[in-house]
Formats: sequence, C-alpha cells, structure tokens
Amino acid sequence: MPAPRIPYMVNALTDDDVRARAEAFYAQMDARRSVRDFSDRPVPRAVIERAILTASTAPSGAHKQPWTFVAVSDPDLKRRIREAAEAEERESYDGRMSEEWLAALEPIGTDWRKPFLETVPWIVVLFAQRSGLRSDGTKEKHYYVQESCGIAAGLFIAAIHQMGLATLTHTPSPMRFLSELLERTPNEAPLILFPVGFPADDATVPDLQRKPLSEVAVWR
Ligand code: IYR
Repeated sequence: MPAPRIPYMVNALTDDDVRARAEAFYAQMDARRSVRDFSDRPVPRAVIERAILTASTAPSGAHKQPWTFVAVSDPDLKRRIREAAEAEERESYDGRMSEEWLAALEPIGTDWRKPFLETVPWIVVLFAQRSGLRSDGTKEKHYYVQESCGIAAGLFIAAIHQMGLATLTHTPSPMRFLSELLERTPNEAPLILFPVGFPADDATVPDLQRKPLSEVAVWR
C-alpha cells in the first residue's frame, strides 16, 4: 500500500540567495580535512546524537535505513578497539598491503599506530545492515545497502565538520573484530569507523590538493 502523501514545501529563494548559499556551503566543506591528531577534550553525547540523526536522514533503498551507528565512549572499550585495530593494521602494513598501496599512502603518512582511538572522546562505528529483522523474527530484504550507508557516512562527516569537530574515515582491515567487540548480529557488517573529537591544538594535516572542477565534472 502506498504511504499517505504530505506536501513538501521549501521556501523559494532568489537566485542570488541560492548562489550565496552554494558559495558558503562549499567554502565550509572545502575547509574539512581528515584528522588523525585529536584532543581528549570531551564532546557531549547530545551532539553525537545529532550527528547520527543527521546521517540517518540519508536517502536509502526502499527507505529501509539499513544502518546502525555504535557510539563508544567507554575508555576500556576504546582501548580494546585500539589494540585490535593496531594488531590488524600492523599485519597489513607489514605484508598484507601491496607495494603500490603502501606507495599511494606515503603522502598521507599513515602507519599501523592508531593512538587516536584512545585519545578521542568518541568512536562511532557505522555498521551496514545486509538485511533487516522484522519484529516477528523473520528476515527483511534491504536494497542498495552500500550506497545507502555511503551516503549516510557522508552526511555524518558533514554534520561533524559543521559542528567544528573533526573525524576520519578509518577502515582497519579486516574489521571483523568490531562485530565481536561491539556485540553486533551477523546481519550487520562493520563499514567505517569514525573517531570523533576536537582536533589537537598542534594537529597538522598533509598539504594535499583537491582536483579542480575540470577534472571531476563533465558538461554536455
Ligand atoms: N587502513 C589503514 C590503511 C589506509 C588505507 C587507505 I585506502 C587510506 O586512505 C588510509 C589508510 C590505516 O588506516 O592506516
């Protein structure tokens, strides 16, 4: 049965206002960088809740909203996540990753050490629900799960940045240890780990350039 329909109204802005908003939002988002040096300054749970709710406004296949965000602030759990992530990362950097991959990462300057996983006030892990669970226990099909979760991740990152906080799309590989440590069900696959906090006062980021419009867009 189709859902009942409701009016959708946005205030029609002038072209100048649209242009001004386009510039302002681009400038704000262009200032975002992935951060690996975090402050231990606490971040209230309420703003993490808002970031998750913002992410959860993402469009999703058949509106199944196939995501679970697990927000971790418990120091002991953060320590165990760091230990498990570093164990996997050490093996990756010491042999599982190809020479080409390691060379591609050189400008970014990463290695197996992930101290930020303990420094940050919050670790938010995005799990993709490959299928859903109805209240009667039967399986519900989910659609375009990767795409839906990818969009939700983008909105989460934008929300965190807009708050003046910083994050990183961290993908320790393989990520199975997160399912165990965070006690998730088999239908949920860990997708991205986001450390969230304020950048450290002395945080630096690599001086990388974004591709110009001419390289990322084609006009016909
Ligand atoms: N997961 C590793 C390696 C890594 C891979 C890519 I692709 C990056 O853009 C950055 C890092 C790590 O987090 O160090």
